[in-house]
Amino acid sequence: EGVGPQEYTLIKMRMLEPYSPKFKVFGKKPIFLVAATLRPETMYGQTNCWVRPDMKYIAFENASGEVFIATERSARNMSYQGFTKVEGEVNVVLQITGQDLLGAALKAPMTHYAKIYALPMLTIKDDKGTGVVTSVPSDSPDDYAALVDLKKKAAFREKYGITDEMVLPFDPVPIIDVPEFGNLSAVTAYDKLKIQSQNDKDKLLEAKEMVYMKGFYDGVMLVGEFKGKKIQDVKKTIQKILLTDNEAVIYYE
Ligand code: A2H
Repeated sequence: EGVGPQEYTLIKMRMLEPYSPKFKVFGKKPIFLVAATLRPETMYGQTNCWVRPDMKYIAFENASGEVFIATERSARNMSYQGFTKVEGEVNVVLQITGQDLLGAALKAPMTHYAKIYALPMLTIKDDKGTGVVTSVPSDSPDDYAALVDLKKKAAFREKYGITDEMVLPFDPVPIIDVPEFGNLSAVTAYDKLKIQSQNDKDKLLEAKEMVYMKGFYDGVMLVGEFKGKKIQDVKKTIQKILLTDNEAVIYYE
């Protein structure tokens, strides 16, 4: 991409108790899957979290004694950005795979769904962000495609031990109006391009290009404190609210 570092907002998606056996070592400590996003203003529309089943993640302790789950690569970067007790040192407590996270119940900021789940996305890259992605199927074609794959294929859910109630009740939430694309812009683009699955790489790229610029410059919030306001005018403010409420942190790479 461009010159200089990319700024991501890391959304703290809190694991709900009871923790699965692997995570019992943490006792009552708060555990967060930290999801890297470029679109903090879309957090009202989160329906689930994505992890890649075959990818490696670590659980490490941050400087405030919270447990973060992310890729080791990103944790190393975080250790040079003041996230850990000692600069450059990552206190790894567990080595896990995405598989170990599937089906975990989570509490995420701003979304009206009280409890959402960690689900499989097979196209997550291991060299970008934290390897954890928050899902906003109303506004991200990748997220919508992966959610539809799970919804329409019972065998795909079964393969990863995902139950119906982790997927079927969750629908895209109208949160932003994008002129010409309506209030579920990712769904509109997906339908228009007849996208078949999360692996439809070229069409998904096209869908993203169709929607993004327009969403940023002409998109209008439909929900929350900034209802009626343009995205470009509220994006930073919404990010700041998440940071102030300790629901997010800034990360660069
Ligand atoms: B975005 P960029 Cl609503 N692998 O967040 C694949 N995708 C990843 C990733 C990884 N390791 N890490 C982050 N991402 C996703 C929200 C969103 C995002 C919306 C619309 C578009 C969008 C909700 N998902 O991204 O290559 C994350 O999804 C469009 C590209 O650095 C993150 O922001 O530009 C974005 O990709 C970062 O990708």
